[in-house]
Amino acid sequence: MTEIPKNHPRYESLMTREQIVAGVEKGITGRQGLIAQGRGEAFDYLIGEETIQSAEYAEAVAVSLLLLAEKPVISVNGNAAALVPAELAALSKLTGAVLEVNLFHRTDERVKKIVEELKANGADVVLGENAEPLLPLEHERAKVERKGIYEADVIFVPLEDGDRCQALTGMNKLVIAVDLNPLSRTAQAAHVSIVDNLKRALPKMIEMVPDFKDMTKEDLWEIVEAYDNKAVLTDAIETIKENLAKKQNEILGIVEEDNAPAPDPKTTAKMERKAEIARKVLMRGGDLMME
Ligand code: PTJ
Repeated sequence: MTEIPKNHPRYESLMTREQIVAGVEKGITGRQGLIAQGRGEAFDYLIGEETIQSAEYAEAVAVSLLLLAEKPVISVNGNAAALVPAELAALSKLTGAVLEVNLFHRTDERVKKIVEELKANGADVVLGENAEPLLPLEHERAKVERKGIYEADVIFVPLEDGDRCQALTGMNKLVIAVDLNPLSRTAQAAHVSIVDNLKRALPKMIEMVPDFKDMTKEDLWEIVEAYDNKAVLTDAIETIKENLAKKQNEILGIVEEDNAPAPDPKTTAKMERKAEIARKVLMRGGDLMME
């Protein structure tokens, strides 16, 4: 492992690369996972390498859905297992969601290694080794366990390829995705798209669970029903546009004035939340989206 000094300006990002490389070396992460990480990094850069408010809001809705679900499942691939194994195990325990390994570049050996890695990080039961081709897909992601993803009502898919996300929504399952690219097919197809880095999203969701567990089912449903995924995706794209414009201004030496006219509401992403629901989310889920 390359020694990265803590004061390096890109410390976090470089350490994440090291985790993915270590995942490949351990046989957990596919080599293609290195490329996926690079794409994620590029979008994280554009988002500002922080959890934007709309992502935190989507995370709160995701937690609500996992707690409301009858058969929630967390799908794990090679990248997620390398980046957040302990957090996946913790989220599973806190919400009662079952962990299932599901791979695009599937080998039995890699499934086994990921199951072992999750168990070494605190998971009790991990499905995936007895998977059958039950999803309407021509590739290996079709292989799921009958008692897991196949029968699930809510599926949390950190880092996904668009195909399976579409197949799952086509089977009337509610899909929550984490994907830093708001333009990806996954982000567009999921019901709840968390445009955030997996390494920031999971700890935030774990932190939210106890507060949300205290809520009534009616309150949780109210939060879920008021959710608009299009507003969240638009907000992420708007953030990228704003960050690009800021950079462009910096290069051109244009000083942005504090008293600049407010952006046109017709062209600006707006999270239209009902005040009462926003208050409830805000009180219990921390500093979430409120407009
Ligand atoms: O382990 P396997 O065999 O199941 O394969 C896993 C990968 C990730 C290689 C496979 O699913 C794949 O090829 O995915 P894609 O199509 O490259 O999509 C990955 C998406 O995840 C991209 O849109 C990236 O922007 C996004 N991404 C990458 N790293 C992160 C991320 N999103 C959130 N957090 C990250 N750390």
